[in-house]
Amino acid sequence: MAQVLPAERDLRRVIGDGDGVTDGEVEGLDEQPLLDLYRSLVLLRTYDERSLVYHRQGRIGTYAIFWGHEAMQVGAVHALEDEDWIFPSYRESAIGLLRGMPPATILSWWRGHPAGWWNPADYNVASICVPIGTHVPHAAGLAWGKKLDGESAAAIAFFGDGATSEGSFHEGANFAAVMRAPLILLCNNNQWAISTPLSAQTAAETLADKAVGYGMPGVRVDGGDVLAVYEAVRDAAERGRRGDGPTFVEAVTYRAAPHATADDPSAYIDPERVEEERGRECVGRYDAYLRRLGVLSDDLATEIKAEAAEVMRRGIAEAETLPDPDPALVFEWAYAEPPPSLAGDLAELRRVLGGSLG
Ligand SMILES: Cc1ncc(C[n+]2csc(CCOP(=O)(O)OP(=O)(O)O)c2C)c(N)n1
Ligand SMILES: [Mg+2]
Repeated sequence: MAQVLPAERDLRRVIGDGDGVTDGEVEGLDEQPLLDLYRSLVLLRTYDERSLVYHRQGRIGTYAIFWGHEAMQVGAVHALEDEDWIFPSYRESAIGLLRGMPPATILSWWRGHPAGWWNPADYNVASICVPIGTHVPHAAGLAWGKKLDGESAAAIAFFGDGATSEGSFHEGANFAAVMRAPLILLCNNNQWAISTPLSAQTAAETLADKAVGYGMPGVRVDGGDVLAVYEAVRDAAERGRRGDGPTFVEAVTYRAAPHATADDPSAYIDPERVEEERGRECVGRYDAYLRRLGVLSDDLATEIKAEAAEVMRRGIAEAETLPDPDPALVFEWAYAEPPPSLAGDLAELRRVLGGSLG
C-alpha cells in the first residue's frame, strides 16, 4: 500500500526528514525505478549547473535556471508513459533529456541555433514555451484530440504560479475540464514570477483552489519531494485515461536561484530564506532517502554523477561543432512576399558579421 499523507490543504509528502518525520513509500516503485529517478535527477541537476557555467563562459545565451525544480520535472515525467505528451515552459527546457533527447539539441536552443528545434512527434515533447501560459490550451487540445482518436495518451502542461494569472491558463483549464480531456496541469509554484511574489499574484489561499472553479480536482504536493510528485501525477494520468478529465497539481517549492542568468534577485529576495531553501534542495533530499533505504552507496552516487558530467561534456562539444546558421534564417518564413527593405537588412547583417557567417 502506498503510504502517502492525504492532500487536503497540507502538502502531500513521501520523503521524511531522517528524524521525526518518517519515510513513506510509493506502491510499485522498487529498487530499479527508484534508482532511475535518481539518475534523472542527477542528469537534470548536472545539466542545470553546467549550463550556468557555459553561460558565464559565453558558450550559451541567457538561460532560465531550474536548480531546485528537478524533482517536479523528474517525478512527473517518470509517472507518465512514453505515449504521453509533455508541454514544457522555459523552466523545463531540458525535460526532453528524460525522453532521450540529446543534450546538444537543448544546448543549441539556448545558443539560438536552429538545431535546437526538434520535431515534437519524435519525443512527444512540444516546443519550449516562452510566452507565459500559451501552451496550456495547446496541451488541452492535444489531450482532447487523443481522446477523440480513441487513444489512451494523456498530456501534461508545466507552468508557473505567475501563469495562473494569464488568460490562456484559464481558457485551457476550462476547455480541458468541459471536454474531460486527459490533461495534467502541473503548476510549479516556486512562489515568484521574476520579482513578483505569490502574495501579489493571487488572493486565493492556494493555487490548487483554482481547480474548484473548473470542476476538476486540485492536489497540493511538496514540489521538492520527487516521490510525492510522482504519485500525484500517476494518479492524475490514470484519472485522465479513465475518462474522468483533467487534474490540477500544485507542486509547492521556492525559487532558490535567480529567475534566469539576466536577473539579479538581490534587489527583491531575502537571502536568508534562499539559503534555508537551498539547504532543503530536492536532489539531496532524495539522495538521503535512498541511503536510508539502503539502495544508494557512495560509489554508485559517484558513478552516476560522473556519467552525467560526461554526457554534458559531450553535449556541449557536439553543440559547438555545429556550423553557424545562415543569418538569412532570421528573415525567412515570416512573409510570403518579404518587403524589399528586408533584403537591405540582411545585407547589412552579413556586412556586420564580417562575412564570417552564412
Ligand atoms: C505572455 C508573457 N508575458 C510576460 C512574459 C515575461 N515573463 C517571463 S518569465 C515571467 C514570470 C513567470 O513566472 P511564473 O509563471 O511563476 O514561472 P517561473 O518563471 O517562476 O517558473 C514573465 C512575466 C512572458 N514571457 N510572456
Ligand atoms: Mg514562479
